[in-house]
Amino acid sequence: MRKSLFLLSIIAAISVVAAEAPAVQAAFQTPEQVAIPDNFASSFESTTGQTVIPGEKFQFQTEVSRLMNIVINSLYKTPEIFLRELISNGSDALDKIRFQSLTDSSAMESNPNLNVTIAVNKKARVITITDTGIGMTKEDLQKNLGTIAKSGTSEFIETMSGDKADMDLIGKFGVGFYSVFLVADKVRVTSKNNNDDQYIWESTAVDDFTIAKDPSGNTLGRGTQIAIHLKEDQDQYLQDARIKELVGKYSEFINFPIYLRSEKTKTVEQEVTSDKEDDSEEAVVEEAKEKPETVTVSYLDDELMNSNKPIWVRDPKTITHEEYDQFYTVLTREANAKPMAYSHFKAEGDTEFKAIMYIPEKAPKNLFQRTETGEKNVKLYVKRVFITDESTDFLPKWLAFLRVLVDAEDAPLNVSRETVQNNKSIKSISKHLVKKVFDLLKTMSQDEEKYAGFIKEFGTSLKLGSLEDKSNSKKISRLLRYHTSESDKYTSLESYVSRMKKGQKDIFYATGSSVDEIKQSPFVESLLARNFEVLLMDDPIDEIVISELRGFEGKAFKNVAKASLDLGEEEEGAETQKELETRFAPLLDWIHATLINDIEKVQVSKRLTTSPAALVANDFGWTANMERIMEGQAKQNQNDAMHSFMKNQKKILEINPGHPLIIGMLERAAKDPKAYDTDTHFQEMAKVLYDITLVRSGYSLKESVKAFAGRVENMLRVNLGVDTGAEATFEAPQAEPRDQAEIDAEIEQREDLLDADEVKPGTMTTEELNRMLKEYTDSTNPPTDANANANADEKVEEVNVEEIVAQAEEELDSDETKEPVRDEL
Ligand SMILES: *[C@@H]1O[C@H](CO)[C@@H](O)[C@H](O)[C@H]1NC(C)=O
Ligand SMILES: *[C@@H]1O[C@H](CO)[C@@H](O)[C@H](O)[C@H]1NC(C)=O
Ligand SMILES: *[C@@H]1O[C@H](CO)[C@@H](O)[C@H](O)[C@H]1NC(C)=O
Ligand SMILES: CC(=O)N[C@H]1CO[C@H](CO)[C@@H](O)[C@@H]1O
Repeated sequence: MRKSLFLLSIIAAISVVAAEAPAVQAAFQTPEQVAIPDNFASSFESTTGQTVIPGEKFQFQTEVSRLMNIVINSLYKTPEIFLRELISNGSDALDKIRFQSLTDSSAMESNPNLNVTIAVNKKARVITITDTGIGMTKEDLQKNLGTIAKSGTSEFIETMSGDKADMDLIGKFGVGFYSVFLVADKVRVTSKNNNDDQYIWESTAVDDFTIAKDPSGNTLGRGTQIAIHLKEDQDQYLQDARIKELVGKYSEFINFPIYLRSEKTKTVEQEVTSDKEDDSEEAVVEEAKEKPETVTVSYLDDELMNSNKPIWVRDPKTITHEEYDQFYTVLTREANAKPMAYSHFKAEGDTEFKAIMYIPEKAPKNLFQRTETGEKNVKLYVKRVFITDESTDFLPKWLAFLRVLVDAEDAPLNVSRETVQNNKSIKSISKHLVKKVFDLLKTMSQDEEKYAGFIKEFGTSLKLGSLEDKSNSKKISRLLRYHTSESDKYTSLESYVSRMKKGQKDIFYATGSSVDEIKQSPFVESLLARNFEVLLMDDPIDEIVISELRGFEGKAFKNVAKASLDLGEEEEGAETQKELETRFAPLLDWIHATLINDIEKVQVSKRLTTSPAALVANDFGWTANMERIMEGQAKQNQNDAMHSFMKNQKKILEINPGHPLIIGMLERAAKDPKAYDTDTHFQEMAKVLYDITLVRSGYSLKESVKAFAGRVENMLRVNLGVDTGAEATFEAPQAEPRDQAEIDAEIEQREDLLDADEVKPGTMTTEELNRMLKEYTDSTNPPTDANANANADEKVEEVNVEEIVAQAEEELDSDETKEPVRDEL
C-alpha cells in the first residue's frame, strides 16, 4: 500500500517535471529510473551481499585494491570529498561530450542537456549523482573503474606514502572516483555512451565488481549515474542542506549546472474535469466546486546549486580573492592548494582571449622532471568549451610551474607542438602569456618580502628561463635574487650594483653548495675583510647562468675563486706585486718544485686575509663548485673526454704574504735556496699545505685520503721527536668460534626478553611458547619456498630465494668445518 502510494506520487512528479521540461521523458522514461532510484534502493534492501542484477564478475587490479585501502585509511577524516571528486568526474565527462560535439554534431542528440543532477533518497539511504556527459561503454567501465593507468597509480601512491597532506592530489591523478568508498558500502554506476548499450557496474569495494547490461535498457539517454548506498554512519549526506553546503564549498566553479533534485509537495486545487457536462452527478460536482477541494501533489524540483558562469568571463572587479583562490582548487584539483599570486586578463587585437594565470604557493615535487615530461599546466578553452590540457608546448618549459586557463575566441581544436609553432593565433596567445608572466612577476617583485617567497620556490625556474629563453634573459636577470654577504635578505643585481664600492669594476660572486660553506671560503673571507659585497650563490645552476649572462648593466661578473680578480686601485705606498714576488722568490721556487705535478703555478696573493693559501681556477678552468656539478653530470655520461680534461686542469696556488706560516716557510727556504731537493720535511709540509688548501677551497682531495693522513701523522711525529720510521707494535688476539652452550643460553635469554612484557614467567605453556617463537622467526626470516610460491602472483620484488638459502647453507657448512666436532671419524 505504502509503496504504491509512493509510486503514484512519483508518477505525478514525473508528469509535472515532464510538463516543464520535455527532455526529461527521454532521459527517465520509466518511473523506476527517476533520479531517486526506487528499484535500486529496494534491491539493496532486499538482498544482502548479493547484487540483484547478475553480471560478469571482474577482479580489481591489485593497484586499485591497494589504492582503495590507502584512500579509506587516510581520508576517513574527510569523507566529504567524495562528492567533490564525483562532481569533478562528471564535469570532465561533460567537457568530453561537448568537445566531441564540436566535430560531430550528432553526438549531442542522445541527450541535449548538459548538467549534473544530485538526488537523495532518505528512506533507501541512497544518493545518486547523474551527469549527462560522454558516458562509458562496457569496456570503459571495466577499464576506468577497475584499473588505474600505471603512471597515475605509482606516482599517486608514491606521494601518498610520504605526506598525508598529499591526499589532496587524489583528484589530480584521476583516481578520485574511489573516494566514493569512504561513504559507500555499495556503489552502482549506470552508464550510457553513444557507442554502446547501457551498462551497470556494481561493487562493494571488496576485491571484485560486476558489469551487466542494464535490463531496463537505455534510460539515461547518455551519461553516467552513480548510485551510492551510504554506510551506517554517513547519514549526514542524506540532508539536502549538507549537499548544498558541500557543492558550495567545493564545486561552485564547475562550469556546468549542478542541480539538487528533491521531492517537494504543493497543494493544488482539485481540477474539475467535466464542468458543464450534463450528467446526473453534476450536482455533486457543482457542490464541490463551491468549496474547491485541494490535493497535495509531490513533484521533483531541480534547484541550481552553483553559479556555473565561468569565472574567467566575469569582470575581475566583481571577483573576490577568495573566489580566485577557490577557483584555483578547481583548476588544479588540489583541494587545499593556494595560489601565491594570480593574474586575470583579457587580450584583444589579432587574437582575443581571456586568461587566468596562477603561480602556485609551493613548487610541485619533481618540478624539473615535470619540465621534461611536460605538465598539464595550461587548460585551453575555445568559446567556453574545454578543448585540451595536453598541449605541453603552450608555454616555454621554464614556466611549467604556472597554472593557466586560456579561453580563446578562435583557436584550432587540436593543439600540438606543430600548431603552437605554426598557428598564428596560438603563437600569439603563447607570447602574450609570457609577457603577462613578466608583468605579474614585476609587480610581485615590488614587495621584496613577498617576492622572496617566490624566489625560494621558483628561483631555479627563473634561472632555467634565462638559459632557455635567450630573448628574455635580460628581463629575467632583473627578476633574479641572490643571497649576499651584505645581509640575510635576497638582493637583486640592480641593488648590488647600486652598492658597489669606489673603484669596484665587477660584480663579485662565489659559488658553493650552501651559503654557510661559501661564506667560509678563503676567497670570500678576503673580500669581506676588504669590505666588498659578494653574492653567495648556492644553486648548482648559478655558475652556468652567470657565465651565460656575462654581465649586468655593463658590469662583468667575477667569480672570486678565479685567477684574475681586480680589486680596484692599489693602496699607495703598499708593496707592489712585483716587489712581493721578488721577496718571496725562494719560497715560490721551493713550492713550485715540490708541487710541480699538482699545480700550474704558485703566486703571492693580495686577496687573502686569514688563510695561508688558496687554490684558484684559471679564468677558463672549473671552480670547485663547477667541478662538483660536472662530476654529477659525468656519472651519467661516462668517458667524457672534455670532463676529464677540465677536471685535470691544474689550479693556481696563491699564498698569503701576511700569514705567519708562509713567512716561516719563506725563512726556511731563504736560508738555502737550493735545498728543496733534500729537505724532505719541507716537502711534506708543502704537500700538507696544498691538501688543506684544496679542501678549504672546496675541491676534493685528489690523492687518496690515506696519503694525506700519513703526511699529517708524519708531521706530528716530527713535532714530538718520534722516529718517523718506527712501526706500531700490536698483538691482535684472534676471534674464536663460540660454543653451542653459549648460543643456547643466549637464545633462551632472548626469549625471556621477548616475553617479559606480556607474560609472567612460568605462566606460558610450551605450545604458546612454540607458537610465539615460530611467529618471531617467521617475521624475521626471509620467506621460505612455500611462502614465495603463495605470493607468486604478487611479485613485489625479484628475490631469488634459492640463492639466499644456498648461500646461507654454504655459510653454515663453512662454520661447521671450523668446529672441532668430528663425530663421523
Ligand atoms: C539535467 O539533465 C537531465 C537529464 O537529461 C534532465 O532531465 C534535467 O531536466 C536537466 N535539468 C535541468 C534543470 O535542465
Ligand atoms: C590557426 O587556427 C585558426 C583557428 O582554428 C585557424 O582558423 C587557422 O586556419 C589556423 N592557421 C594555421 C596556419 O594553421
Ligand atoms: C591532432 O593532431 C595530431 C598530430 O598533429 C594528429 O595525429 C591527430 O590526428 C589530430 N587529431 C584531430 C582530431 O585532428
Ligand atoms: C569521465 C571521467 O572522467 N571518468 C573518470 C572518473 O573516475 C575514474 C576513476 O577515478 C576515471 O577512471 C574515469 O576516467
